Amino acid sequence: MLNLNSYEAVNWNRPSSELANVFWKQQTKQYWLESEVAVSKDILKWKSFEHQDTYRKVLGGLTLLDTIQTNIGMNQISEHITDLQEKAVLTLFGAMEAIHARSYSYIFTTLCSNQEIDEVFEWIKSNPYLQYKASKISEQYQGIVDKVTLWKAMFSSVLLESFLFYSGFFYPLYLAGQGMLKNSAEIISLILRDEALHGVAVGYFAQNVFKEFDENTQTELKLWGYQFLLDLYDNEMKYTEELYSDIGLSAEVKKYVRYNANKALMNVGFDKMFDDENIDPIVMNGIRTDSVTHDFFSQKGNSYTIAKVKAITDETFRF
Ligand code: MN3
Ligand code: MN3
Repeated sequence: MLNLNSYEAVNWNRPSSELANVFWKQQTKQYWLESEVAVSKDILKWKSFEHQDTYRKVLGGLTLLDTIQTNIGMNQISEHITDLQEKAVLTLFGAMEAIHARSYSYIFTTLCSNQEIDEVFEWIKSNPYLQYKASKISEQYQGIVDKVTLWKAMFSSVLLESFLFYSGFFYPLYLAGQGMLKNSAEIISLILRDEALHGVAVGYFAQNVFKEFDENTQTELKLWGYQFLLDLYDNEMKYTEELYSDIGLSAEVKKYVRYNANKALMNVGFDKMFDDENIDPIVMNGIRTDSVTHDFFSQKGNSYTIAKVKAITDETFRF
């Protein structure tokens, strides 16, 4: 029998990737399902809510990103990674992405009419800024042929997880801070907690790939990375303007987007590029204030602090 052709089984008893086990355990510990959250408690407030259209579009945009992350992102990166434990971790993350994408539909089903839902899914297909970010990220996912393009795909994944979701996350969190649509925001908090983990994990895997490159390649990739981020940042500013200017929130959302762009850069081991700004503390914590289906108080803020920790250990995820 040729050893070359034999299939290898994943062996979790012999660590092959330093933190794969830590990321796996953390993801399983924070596992959740959309049906555990009582979104129907939001129906009464939704009926008198005046910015339903903005809210639907926000959720629509998030649905598209999580759909891509389920079907292309985690699959493609996992396909091209060789470590079997890291592959398993990314597959587990991919399953969560499918739960995220489904959760937005759960909110739609609970709050909106079929016609309204159909309209927002049509809007997703026709919005140029949303389509732009989807295509830029997907291009990288689908272009993996070697280590350099694998790193670029991982970098793109971290941008999606740690940066591009946040123009959308802002609104439900902001509203919940004022007592509006708090149960829907709880779903967003749960998603955000997962994305924070994914950004740290894929960022960490990406840093390990990056270390193997020579100095020239590293310099080139760094330049490419900042340019890629800036291109998406410009697009994100326009998207934010379109979504939020009517309700007077675009300046606040843009600050939050910049904050998260810095976070994405830190996750891949790069220096941040935007100045520090003050963010609405409720949005910053990514947390609702009360109501009970999930206990967030024991974990408050941790989804954010994990991204700031330099050395990741088991301690990082001990809430
Ligand atoms: Mn997701
Ligand atoms: Mn994710």
